[in-house]
Amino acid sequence: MADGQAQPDCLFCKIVAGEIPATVVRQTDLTFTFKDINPQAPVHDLIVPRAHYRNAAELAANAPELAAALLTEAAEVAKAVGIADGGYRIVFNTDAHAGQTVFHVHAHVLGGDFLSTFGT
Ligand code: DGP
Repeated sequence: MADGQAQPDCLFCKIVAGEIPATVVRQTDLTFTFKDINPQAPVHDLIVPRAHYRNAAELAANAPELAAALLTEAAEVAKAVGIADGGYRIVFNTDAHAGQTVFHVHAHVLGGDFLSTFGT
């Protein structure tokens, strides 16, 4: 059972703790949002829970209220950065086949233009 404890070797735990710099977009009691270092769209932000869960599946299984907070925050971020009206994409890459590279659950929020289709 995952308990959300910060992990000493986790990059995103270090960003949340302020130990590694990031361009901060928004913060709440439960979440932390910052610019992706390698943007794939005109707007590309990452929303993480402050608590550490490996991926979306682990988060949903162990802290469903926090999973809901992440989605709620995605809508707030989209409004705050000006992409809510045009539309945007929320992506949770989950483990190897999806290309997850940082194993602290994060929602990619992408927008600011028409986005290419994906999935193949
Ligand atoms: P994923 O493939 O879903 O695990 O996406 C991880 C994302 O994290 C990827 O789009 C690049 C981003 N990223 C990796 N290292 C850093 C970093 O040090 N700072 C920031 N801001 N983003 C990072």
